[in-house]
Amino acid sequence: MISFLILVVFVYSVCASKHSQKFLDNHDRPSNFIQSSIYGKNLEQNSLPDPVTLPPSYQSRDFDQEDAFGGIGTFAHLPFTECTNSANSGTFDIGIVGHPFDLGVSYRPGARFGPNGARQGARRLSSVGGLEYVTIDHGVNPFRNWATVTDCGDISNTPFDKLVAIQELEHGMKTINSMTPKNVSAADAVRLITIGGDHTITLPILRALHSTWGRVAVLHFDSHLDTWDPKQLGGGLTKHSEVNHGTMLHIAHEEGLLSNHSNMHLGSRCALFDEHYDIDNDIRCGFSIIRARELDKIGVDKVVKKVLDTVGDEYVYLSVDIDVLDPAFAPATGTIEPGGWTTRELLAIINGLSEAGLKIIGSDVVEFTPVYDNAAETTGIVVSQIIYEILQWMVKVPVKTPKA
Ligand SMILES: [Mn+2]
Repeated sequence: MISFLILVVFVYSVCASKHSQKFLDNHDRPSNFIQSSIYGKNLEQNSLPDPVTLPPSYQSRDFDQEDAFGGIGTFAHLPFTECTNSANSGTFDIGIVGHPFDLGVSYRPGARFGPNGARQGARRLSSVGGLEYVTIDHGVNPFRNWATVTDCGDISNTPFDKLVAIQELEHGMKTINSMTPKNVSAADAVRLITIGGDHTITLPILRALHSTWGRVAVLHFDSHLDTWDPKQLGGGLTKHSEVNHGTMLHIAHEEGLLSNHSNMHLGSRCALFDEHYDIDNDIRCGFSIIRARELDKIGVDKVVKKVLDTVGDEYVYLSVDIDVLDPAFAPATGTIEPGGWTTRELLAIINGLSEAGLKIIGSDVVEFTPVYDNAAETTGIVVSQIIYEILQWMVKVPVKTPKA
């Protein structure tokens, strides 16, 4: 029985190999097999010139900046400027600055990688495209308007000492902030959008901006309050422990950096340590609250109106903690709170404030921790889109300092 099977296999193999040899020799194949196919017809009628000649416009093409997936990873393929170097004073109006710092977190670490994560998320944005980069919602290309926008890179800071790092960030921001803008007829100070970094960085930023703008109304998009008295959150151990990503607005108030009554939290939905003390302290720090769930009742337009009624014509500093969004839209953050706003709602509110002409003097987008992002880069792309929306606002509303 076994020998019969071997014979069958042998005979089959011989036949099969003879058949394939015949096929390879092409004896049985119709001579017009390719020529009669649709591909053959195309080949005969439209053969490409050889070698292919590139059109003249390619000779001067900037390859680095035109391919969304190529080039060095600056924000939106912007040119890099060493913004702390006084030789570059007068060369830009708006700077994107990274603060790779995460020594102030209470839960998941990793926001020190946020600046470069946001730059990766921003590579589909471009400063050099044509009309296709005028978005349907804005009608202007913020990279090609009156303002020269640049990527200032990151402000380096030590990972070994929180208070020293915070001073380094403040010093870096002060230095950049002292530069003369390029378009002095539109604005008399440069404006900066900072990519965090954990939320602690808002404190050195507000310290650095104070000498230029005075007290500012902070619009604080965040699921948490971040005005916690250090007695409630982290304090009581050392000076280092008092300064963290949940106390920085309390400290900013104590230092006289904030508006007296016009600061607002938007999108709040956090747990409290003490329902009376924390809220009383928050009011004492000059804040009012629009809770995340209020949006469902009053809608985007009334949220915008409440902000306008509260802030008036004060200078506004915008601080966006990415955890204001629901984790469905921004999973990659350190201190997750489910039940947040959608990306569209947040962008619509920011757009409403910019349409109303609120005087924005600076901004940060913080708490993006790329290691928790997904393969689709959901959070990184959202962070870059929020920065793009803020950039639209700054371009739409040029602001003069109190000295002007
Ligand atoms: Mn925060």
